[in-house]
Amino acid sequence: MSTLNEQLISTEAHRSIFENEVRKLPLPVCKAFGSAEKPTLVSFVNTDKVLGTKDAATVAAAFPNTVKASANTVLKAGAATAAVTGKRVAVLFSGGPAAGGHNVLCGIKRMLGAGNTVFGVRGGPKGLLEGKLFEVTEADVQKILNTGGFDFLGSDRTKIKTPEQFEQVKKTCIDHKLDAIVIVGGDDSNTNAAILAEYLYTGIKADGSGVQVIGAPKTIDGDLQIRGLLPISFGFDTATRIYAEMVGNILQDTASSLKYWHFIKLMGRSASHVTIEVALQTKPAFTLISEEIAEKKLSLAAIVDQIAKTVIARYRNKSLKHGVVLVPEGVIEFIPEMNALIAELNDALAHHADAFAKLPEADRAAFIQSKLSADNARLLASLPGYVVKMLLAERDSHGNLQVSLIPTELLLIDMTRARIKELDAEVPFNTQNHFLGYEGRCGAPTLFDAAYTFNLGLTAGALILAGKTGYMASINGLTTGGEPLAIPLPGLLNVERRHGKDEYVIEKALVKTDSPAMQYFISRRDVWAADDLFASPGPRQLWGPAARQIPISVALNDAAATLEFKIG
Ligand code: FBP
Repeated sequence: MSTLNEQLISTEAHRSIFENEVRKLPLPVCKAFGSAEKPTLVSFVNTDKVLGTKDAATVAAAFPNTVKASANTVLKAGAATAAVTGKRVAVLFSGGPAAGGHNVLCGIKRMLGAGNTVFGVRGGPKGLLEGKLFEVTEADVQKILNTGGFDFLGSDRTKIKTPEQFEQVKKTCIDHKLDAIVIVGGDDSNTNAAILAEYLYTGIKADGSGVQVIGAPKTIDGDLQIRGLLPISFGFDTATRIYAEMVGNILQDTASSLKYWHFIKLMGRSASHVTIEVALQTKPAFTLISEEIAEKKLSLAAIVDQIAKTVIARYRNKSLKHGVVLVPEGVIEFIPEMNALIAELNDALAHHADAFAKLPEADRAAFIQSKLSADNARLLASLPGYVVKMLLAERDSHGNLQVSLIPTELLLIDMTRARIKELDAEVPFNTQNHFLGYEGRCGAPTLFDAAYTFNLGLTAGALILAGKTGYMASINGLTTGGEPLAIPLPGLLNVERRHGKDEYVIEKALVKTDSPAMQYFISRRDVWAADDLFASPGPRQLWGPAARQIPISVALNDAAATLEFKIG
């Protein structure tokens, strides 16, 4: 019998009791793949779905090889085929981490089997440029299966766009004799995958052939989804369940301590998918949805007025002095007057960068105000100093405002307090504020994310062995058995004018206000506002009755008959 000290030391390096158990979790696989241990290699056949955006003709001219090869047709898994050996495949993670990335890698490794070689790329796209590759073994798979995060490989946000960078990728392919690259990422990274697939289509290897590129849909934001083809990006389920647990706990606390309004900002960059999902799981008193605000052209004052009136009504009608307000991370950019201000600020800061930089911090707001139109100057002057400071802070590498740095939840609290004072000064309004973001990205994947990602990996692996390039792996039909699909990436590309140049982009999928999830939310929110009807979903479960749930918004939008996922 070991001592307690020895037992504790044995839990270091990802060996907690939980992590040890989670590695043994059996993963269901789509019927086409047979088993998780020895998956069947499948072929791919055309479906009748052909993709294309309004820019299809421009895209076809710019991506002649991949568009000609795929005819932008979605593929589905077909019959089993004979083994393929000798392929060398590199896998990289790109962008923010999301739970389940390790299982994508494990699924690829399982599908490729002992007859092929899988390399991990250290540190994302930058690692690919620098040729930081190492071989992934079956022992690695045993170690990382069902664990959260991207820490086995690491990630970064390098955009591969210059001719020098393309040459560097080519060099890495040649140096490591690669046959294929899998890019696990969001909308930008899959755009990169489409561009690389075209660039590497021919002329890389000695025999003149190319290197295949396959994408896998990742992001906790949920803004990479295509109705009927790609239900959701992986990592969304785990992140929203973690946030929903925390929001549920706070809701339970508000109703216990009976004194605070909690304003909780939730990660998700632009889209409000995370926020609506957490609202559907927890039923708080008030939830902002950025896309609805933009559509209804609600001003900041109108939004604050709605929150203040909810606070007052709960107090006057039910004596409730508490509640929870959910705030999407990117809401500020969806409020029309703030959006106009930010756009003019971006221009003004870019034009007067040198003069602005030379000024002492205390003089900067007044200086930039003098460069704005009258309306925007007035709006900037009306905002609290802590918001102005962040609005004037350094832009990111794309020249954009870093919205997550703006304490929108604090701004809303201050403005709501002032509005309540105007409307009904007797109403108590004690507040707390939170930002839930990084806590949700790297938790151990839910059973759904674990199974979904493993199957995405099997699909990506099978696509490589089938010789395909320029596709994103997908699993559709998540409550009806699961169907592996291959989505032609050029079919998703739009042309956008950015920094004076045409760029190819996969558009972010924002929340649609007429979607079934949004319509259901709208049908219930007034009831949730009037009284405490919250639910506390609790910690995510990997065993037992609550383990097999898919995100509520995904089930509603997919018109699923059940919340229970069924793969296999
Ligand atoms: P991805 O789109 O790359 O998956 O990133 C998602 C995200 O977590 C956003 O929700 C958030 O705004 C952003 O990353 C934060 O980025 P960083 O990790 O660079 O701070």
